[in-house]
Amino acid sequence: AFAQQKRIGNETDAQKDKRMEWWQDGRFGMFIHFGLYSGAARHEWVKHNEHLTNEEYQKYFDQFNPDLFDPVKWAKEAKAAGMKYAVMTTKHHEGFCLFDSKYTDYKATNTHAKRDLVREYVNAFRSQGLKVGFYYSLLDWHHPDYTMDDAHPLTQVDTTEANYKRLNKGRDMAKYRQYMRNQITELLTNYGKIDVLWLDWSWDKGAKRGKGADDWGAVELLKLVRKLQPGIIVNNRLGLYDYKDGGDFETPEQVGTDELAKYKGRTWETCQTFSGSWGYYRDENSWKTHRQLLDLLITSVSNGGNLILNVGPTGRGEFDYRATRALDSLSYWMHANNVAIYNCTYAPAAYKVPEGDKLTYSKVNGRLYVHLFNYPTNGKITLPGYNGKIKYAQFLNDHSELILKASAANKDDLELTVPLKKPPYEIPVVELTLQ
Ligand code: H79
Repeated sequence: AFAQQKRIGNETDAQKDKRMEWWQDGRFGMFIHFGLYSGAARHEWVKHNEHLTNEEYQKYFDQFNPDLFDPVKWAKEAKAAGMKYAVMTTKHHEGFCLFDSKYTDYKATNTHAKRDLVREYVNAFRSQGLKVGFYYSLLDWHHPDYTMDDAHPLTQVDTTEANYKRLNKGRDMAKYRQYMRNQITELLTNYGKIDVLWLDWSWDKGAKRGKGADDWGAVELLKLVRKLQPGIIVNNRLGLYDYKDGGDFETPEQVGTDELAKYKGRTWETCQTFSGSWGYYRDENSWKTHRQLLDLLITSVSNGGNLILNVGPTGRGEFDYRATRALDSLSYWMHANNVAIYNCTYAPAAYKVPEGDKLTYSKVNGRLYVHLFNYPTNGKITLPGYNGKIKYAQFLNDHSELILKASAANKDDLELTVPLKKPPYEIPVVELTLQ
């Protein structure tokens, strides 16, 4: 269906694999959504959802005062949770820039923060040994030349053609495209090596009044990015579907774990939230459980993908207690079980696990990892067709041996004995060494 003959650059598949190696092996990253919406504390789309004008939104700029902003603390929490990279919003759809851009006054340096928050983020995460990424929104609900589409805060009040015409009078997307190129140049020039660029749009050309590759000047923009940072990894949201190299990875957003199997064999990262929104949302009560978060991570890796899990810091610039608690739980699990995540991917097709359990496979040591989502109440696990293939079995968390023997019911199967008392991990992992 996708010919994808067209190309922007001339990188070989082997070169791309090499460029993306750290990212594929790391598997787990932190997304950070921080902006003026963090103070509104009711969704990063609040300006759209409540149809706010620039004037009505101005109070969030005036109030912006992240007095507890401490990205070293963030980086330490990310690292402890086992994350290998981070991607922070340098500008979200609202148009506010966390960096000191020459091309706008709508930036953190002109708020009570009085400084370039992107620079501090970069230095902090680098200092903790994490890779650093920038999120940059193609949509811009503040720039005077950005032509209004369906996603724009003011268009949904009156969706007539006449209103669109009126709202877009005097706006010039060509000028906005230049603004983006200028800012991307700043971001990819003034902060040293940047490892990931995460460009984000909302509705694309297929949608009514959506924008596509031409609106973003996508080909030119991507060429610019590659020129400024040859090693960078870029997501696929520029709308360049016709190109083989129109982006490095796919970005299934907030999809359920049961949808991830279809991405097997592709290059992808699912982006997920703790509670539904990306920006800090004080009253949102839909926080995922520890088990749901682990499920997202394990299911991603067991289908050959990455997970980037989002934190929305509060308006004061710190992770709230729910986020910190969730990260702490992940760090506890990862400390004991990260060997089943890093450098791992889906297992060879011959290996199956009991219904509900999941399998990962390490490219580094060639071992299989059985993630016990359903811990057996009788202490027995049947591994179908494994007889003769496994040399040794142990729990990953403490390297304690697990006794294996041929199944009495079927000699092709192995029966694994685990203790009746489940180890203190939400999802314990069995490591199988192959013959
Ligand atoms: O930055 C995060 C989101 O804000 C952004 N991408 C992630 C990484 C994003 N852009 N577009 N979308 C997500 C899809 C938009 C869905 C919407 Fe809605 C449905 C917009 C309006 C209705 C979600 C629900 C946002 C507001 C209400």
